[in-house]
Amino acid sequence: MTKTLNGRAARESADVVILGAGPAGLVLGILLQATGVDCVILERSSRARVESRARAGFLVPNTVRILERHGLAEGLKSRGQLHGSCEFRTEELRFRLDYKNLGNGGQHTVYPQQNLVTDLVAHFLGAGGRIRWETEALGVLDAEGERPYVTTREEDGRPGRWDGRFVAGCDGRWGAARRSLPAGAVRHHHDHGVSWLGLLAEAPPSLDAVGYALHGRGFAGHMARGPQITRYYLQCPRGMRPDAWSEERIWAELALRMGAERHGPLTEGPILERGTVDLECDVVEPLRHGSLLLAGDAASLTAPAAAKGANLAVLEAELLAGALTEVLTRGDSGALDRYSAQCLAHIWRAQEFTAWMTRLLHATPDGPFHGSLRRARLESLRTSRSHQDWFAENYVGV
Ligand code: RFL
Repeated sequence: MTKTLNGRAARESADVVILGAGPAGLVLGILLQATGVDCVILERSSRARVESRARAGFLVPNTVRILERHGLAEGLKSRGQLHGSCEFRTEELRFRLDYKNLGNGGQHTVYPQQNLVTDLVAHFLGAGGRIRWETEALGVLDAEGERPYVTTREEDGRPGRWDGRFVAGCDGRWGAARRSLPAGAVRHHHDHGVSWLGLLAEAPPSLDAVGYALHGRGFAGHMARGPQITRYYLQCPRGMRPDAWSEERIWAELALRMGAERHGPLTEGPILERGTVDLECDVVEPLRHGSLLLAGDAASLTAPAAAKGANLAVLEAELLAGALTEVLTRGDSGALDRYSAQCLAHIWRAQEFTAWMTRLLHATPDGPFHGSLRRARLESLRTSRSHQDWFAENYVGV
């Protein structure tokens, strides 16, 4: 419903006001829309920006199952690539883990996040969904009561207001939902103390596996994004500017750390995008504050070392959609009451594995003791079948 003030829309409403059109907000919107729940997505950026932001790529089997269940997997099924193998390299050795044959036997589907987001936007709008582009949520108010509302800066720069029965904070780590949490909310934060230079190269993958290189100069990672595009990561000094290293320096660092001389050359190409990321993580507890619910990165940030963030976002969006549908269509609040605890169990497992991966992959200034622990951990992974099964189960699970 829209109430007008001096001829312009000043105050609008929806049963569920969703903040953010990332994977979490879009999946939530689509599932609510499908069950007839009135909702709107408020998104700070333009549609073009949201559909071109390169981030995640590795989707675990559970994410694919969720998307399939709701008819959202057509794009990733036809254009995604299956990956079931990863390769660890050190200065002395290399070995592969065919994780598709280990643990519970799962593979990743590699499908760039911007493609997934583009598919989800098309699906939501095609089904009559409402997205307000370039509308920034400023704050969530009265969340402890039954009539929360969101204050906004509208596309034309004027202030606006959205009333709802629930507000879903899917607006990431720096969004309005987190800024609006009551004093009782706890944010557990941990800084892993390492940073990456993330690169997107217009170059075919150099190996048919995810590559993790543990080198004295720091970690290097190789992840296919498609037949012509590869993501590379280089551990870099904290605070380094993304353009500090020339393309030549980047390819030289990658070749050195990945042992290209011994294991085969890297296929080079122009660097399309680059950015630095500090490997930090956090968890907000609980995920429900009255009528305000958190999902995706707004609920918990995971360092990208184990590729869990987008997968958690989709899982939480499905759980939240089910819970909100039950309360809004049948008046049953049981699932909503369980939402936070249910998600936090998944989140902490993902955090635990991510922390394990992060410690394994990175050279830190902690001294030789830490270095020897890393070598022992890697040796156990190389030789112990039960350790490999544990790794595979966590690597493709959420
Ligand atoms: P998103 O995708 O950040 O979307 C949030 C949306 O909210 C909007 N927004 C606002 N809108 C209105 N008002 C405000 N005040 C707003 N503030 C923000 C933003 O414009 C945006 O559109 O959050 P969501 O939906 O929770 O999804 C989370 C994932 O995007 C994230 O966890 C992953 O990208 C993490 N991640 C990976 N996850 C995986 O599962 N697999 C991977 O392979 C993987 N690789 C990665 C990654 C993250 C990376 N970065 C960026 C650190 C690789 C990298 C380099």
